[in-house]
Amino acid sequence: MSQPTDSRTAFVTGITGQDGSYLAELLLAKGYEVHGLIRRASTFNTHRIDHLYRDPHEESRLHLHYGDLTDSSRLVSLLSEIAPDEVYHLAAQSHVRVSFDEPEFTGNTTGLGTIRLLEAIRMIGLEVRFYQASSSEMFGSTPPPQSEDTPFHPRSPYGVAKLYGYWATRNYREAYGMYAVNGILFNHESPRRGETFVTRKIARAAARIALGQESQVYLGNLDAVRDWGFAPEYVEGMWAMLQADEPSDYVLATGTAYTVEDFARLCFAHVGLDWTRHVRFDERYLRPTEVDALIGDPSKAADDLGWRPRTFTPELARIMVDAELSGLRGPAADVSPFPVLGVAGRSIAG
Ligand code: NAP
Ligand code: F7E
Repeated sequence: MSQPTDSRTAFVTGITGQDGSYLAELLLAKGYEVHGLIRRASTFNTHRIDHLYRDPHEESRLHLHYGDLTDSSRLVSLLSEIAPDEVYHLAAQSHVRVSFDEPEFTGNTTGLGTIRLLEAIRMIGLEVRFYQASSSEMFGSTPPPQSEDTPFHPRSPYGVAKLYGYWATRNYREAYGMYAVNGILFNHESPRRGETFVTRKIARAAARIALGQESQVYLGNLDAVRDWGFAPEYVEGMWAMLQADEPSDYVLATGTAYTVEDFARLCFAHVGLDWTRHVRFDERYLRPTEVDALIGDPSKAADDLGWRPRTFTPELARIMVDAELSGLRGPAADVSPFPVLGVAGRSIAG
C-alpha cells in the first residue's frame, strides 16, 4: 500500500457506527487526522473502531471526543478547537422501526442535530466541506427508480427527520454559500451492520442455524424491495463528494432490486439450508407505514465522481454470512478494506 500523503483534518460524527468506522479507516489510510464524536455510554460502544486505537504513548491521527448531537455548546467548542477541513455528519438515530416508537427523540437527533452542526459551523465562521448522511428513506412511497430529481414522500418519523436535515443542508449551501452536500444513500450493509437491521439479522440467523445454535428467526414484511450495497464502497463515495469542485447532492445505490425474502433465500442457500423451514412471521416487526420499494439510479455519481458499486446483493449476502460463521467459530475475522496500523484488543473509551 502507498504511504498516506494527505494532511487534512476531518471531523466525523457517528464514528462508532457502521459507516463511521469504515470512513475513519479510509480517511486514516489517506493520511487525514481524524476527530470523532462519541457518546458516553455505560457500556463500551467503540468495538467497531477499537482496532484503530494505538498505544496512547504513540502519536496517533485518531482522536475521540465525548459529545452529543443534542448538545449545541459542545458542538461549537469542539469545532472551534478542531477547526476541521471536512465534516462528515453520520450520527443519527438510524433505525426506521424505532423511529415510530421514539419520534420526538428521532426528530431531535436525526433532524435538529444536523442544523445544530450546520449552525455551529456558520457561527464560528469555519471554511469547511460538510457531508450530510441523507437517505433513500426520504423517497418513501414515491415509486422507483429514484434519483436526485425524484420527489420525496417520507413514510416514517426517521424519513421525515432526514428530510429536515436534507433541506437544512441545501439551505445552508444556498443561503451562506457553504460547501454542503447531501449523499442520498440507499441501503448499504456489511458485517458491521447493527444486529437489528434485516440483512444482519438474517445473516446472523442463517449462520447460527447452520451451526445448530438456533432453529428459527422471526421477521416482519418479506415483500419489501431494497437496493442493498456494500458499506465500504459507499464511504468512498462520501469522500468523493467532498472532493468535487462544486457542491452537489448525489444518490449512491447499486440500481438492483431484491426482496427481504430474496435476501433470506440467498443467506440460507449459502449454508445449504432452505429458508422456508427456518423463517417465521412476527407482526411486531411490521411498521405502521412501510416503504415498499427503493431502487436507486446512481448515474450522476458515476458521471461526475466516477463512483460505481462493485459488490451486489448476492455477494453481499455471502460476505455477511461468512463473517458471521467465522465470528461464531473463533475471533471475529472482520478484515478492513482500508488497512491502517492499530492495536487490536484495546478499548478506546475511558
Ligand atoms: P449506525 O450504525 O446506526 O450509526 C449511527 C451513529 O450515530 C453511531 O455512531 C451512534 O452512536 C451515533 N449517534 C446516535 N445518536 C447520537 C447522538 N444523539 N449524538 C451523537 N452520536 C449519536 O448508522 P450507519 O448505518 O452507520 O449510518 C450512518 C448514517 O447514514 C446515519 O445517519 C444513517 O441514518 C444514514 N444512512 C444509513 C444508511 C444505511 O443503509 N446504513 C442509508 C442511508 C442513510 P452509538 O454507537 O453510541 O450508538
Ligand atoms: O429494513 C423489512 C422492513 O431495518 C429493511 C436504515 O439504514 O436503510 C435502513 O432502513 C426492510 C424493511 O432497513 C424485518 O420492514 C422485515 O422493509 O434493515 P431495515 P430500512 O428500514 O430500509 C435506510 C436507507 C436508512 O436510511 C436507515 O437508516 O426489511 N423487515 N422483517 C425487517 N426489518 C427489520 N429491521 N427487522 C425485521 O425483522
